[in-house]
Amino acid sequence: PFLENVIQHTQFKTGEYNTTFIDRSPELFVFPKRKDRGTKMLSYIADRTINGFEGQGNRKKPTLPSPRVPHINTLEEMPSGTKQILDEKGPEGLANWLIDQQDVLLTDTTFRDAHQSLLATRVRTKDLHTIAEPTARLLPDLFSLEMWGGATFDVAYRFLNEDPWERLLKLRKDAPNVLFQMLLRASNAVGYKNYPDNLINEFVEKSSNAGIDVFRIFDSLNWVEGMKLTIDAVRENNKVAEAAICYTGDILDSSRPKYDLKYYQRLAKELQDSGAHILGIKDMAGLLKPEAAYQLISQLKETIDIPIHLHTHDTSGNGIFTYARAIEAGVDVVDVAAGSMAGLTSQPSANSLYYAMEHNERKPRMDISAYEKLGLYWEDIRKNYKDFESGMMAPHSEVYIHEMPGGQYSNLQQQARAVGLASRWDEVKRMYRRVNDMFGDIVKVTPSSKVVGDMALFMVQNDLNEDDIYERGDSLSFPDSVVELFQGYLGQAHEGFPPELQRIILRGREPLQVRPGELLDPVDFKELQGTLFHKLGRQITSFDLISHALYPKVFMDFQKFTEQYGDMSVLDTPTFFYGMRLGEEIEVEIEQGKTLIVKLVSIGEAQEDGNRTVYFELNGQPREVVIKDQN
Ligand code: 3PY
Ligand code: ZN
Repeated sequence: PFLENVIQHTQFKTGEYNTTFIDRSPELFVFPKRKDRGTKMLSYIADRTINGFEGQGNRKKPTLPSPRVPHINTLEEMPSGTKQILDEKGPEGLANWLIDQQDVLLTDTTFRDAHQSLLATRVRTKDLHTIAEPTARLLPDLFSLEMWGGATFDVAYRFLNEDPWERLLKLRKDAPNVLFQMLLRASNAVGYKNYPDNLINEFVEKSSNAGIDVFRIFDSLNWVEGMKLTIDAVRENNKVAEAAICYTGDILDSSRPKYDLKYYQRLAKELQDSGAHILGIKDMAGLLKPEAAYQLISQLKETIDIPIHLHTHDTSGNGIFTYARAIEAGVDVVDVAAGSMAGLTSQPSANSLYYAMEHNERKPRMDISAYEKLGLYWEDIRKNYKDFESGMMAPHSEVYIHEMPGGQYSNLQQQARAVGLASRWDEVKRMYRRVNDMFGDIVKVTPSSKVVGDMALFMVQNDLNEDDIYERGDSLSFPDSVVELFQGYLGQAHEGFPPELQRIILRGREPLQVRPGELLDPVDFKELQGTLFHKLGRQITSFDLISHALYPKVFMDFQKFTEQYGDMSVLDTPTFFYGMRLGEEIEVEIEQGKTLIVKLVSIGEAQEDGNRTVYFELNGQPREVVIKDQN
């Protein structure tokens, strides 16, 4: 029960008391015990030790050697890079510089898309921070490091219990020389739905201030109207607007004319006219085959004047071949990942591309031995995340059939597992394609890809086929995301949605005719600041405001977590996921210069109520915490 101590008691506050009141009210001197930082951390470790990591169950903590971090001399001056070119010449100047380069340039995605696509986005800031400065020193010739945005924003809060803004600020200090690039879903920001215009503007401004230089902006239906506001916002902040076309279908497949070469040429022109500094081609599923890449890039080079940046996924195993042909056709930048984090649903390997292009006149400028050193680190670190691997072992040409984005593959698989469909994964993949065709063959990329995934899971879970949807649609309760897509809340699909299905799904509701942002009320940041200050009782930053506006529940859950356990981003990754082994001793630097030594001594028997006492030593002193055994 809530006890009204001296500080809170209404009678005490109003001054209506005498000493007998004090004598009769012992609760006045009961103060809630504030747990100290050490005890909070021990509770977290004990909980992971007994109950495992959320969604993963209790698994044995692996014994791994320390990761191999390349040796660098941090006292040497940081080599300058593209960040300095942007600061000196501005975004147009940078784009002109790019056009003038003879070599193909590289964007390294290891810090974002590579782990989003291979490890369900689970790589923690601590592991990125360790390798960020070595990366900046060893690869100063990169065009950019893609290191933020996409799913990393909400996954950081939701699953890793850490603040994505802190990640950005920290890495920016580590790597001041190479452009920082993020993936921004236009009006969907880093979320799964359209947000009010003022929130998008605020997000772009604050992420620019925090360190993002290049914004790869895309719309999940390739709806240019939905991208213009974001392009303008990036330009206003004097940063680089890389407006991207999402590649789907196959330009060389004449049986599927919806997404032909002309479609892409028209989009490229529209994006250039809308103010893009760079055109991105975002082949999120890895559907761009080598010959199509050659034709697409050659034709786009004839259509527009701005540089072209190609992104693909190596799911089919054809990625290097696609890049080689695109480079021959004059592409300016391509996306790669460090060898041990490349291939399959991730980007093609930087190392492999280097050797593929070795005697070519456009070979990338890079030190291959640097990539090999960085690769050793990633090979070691990756083992800490083995529970999040998709299990895909070999090139997967099936992607040309299901067309699932690389960044979605392992995430949808986790989603399927969570609803008990792990053993029906093949069916889910087949259904994914069927849903695409039912929806009228749409662009599938976050969030439209998530809607297709939600519908596929819904149909498999309820044993529904296409006929059932048409025959019994009126009595089915479709996932909210499906209804919103057909209502136009993610924007307009190329050539519209199939009218019959739209009618069934909307049940009389009218689809939107305008940009969703025009209908959404602006976020009242002043009011939100007051509310959050009241709830959290601390200074509220503009980062907090944006995060709350994007993800109210996820943000508040993260605040609760921090209140309960403290900042757990300080733990090493195996301890964060698995807790500790009996007798194990670890060191945790909770802030610069302040280290705690933690030893797990023993775990008590479970009591009738399921509680166990866990015995530790903290800096040599015995400590115990009580944890509920959920097993
Ligand atoms: C994202 O939006 O997160 C993606 O990676 C889309 O490909
Ligand atoms: Zn991608």
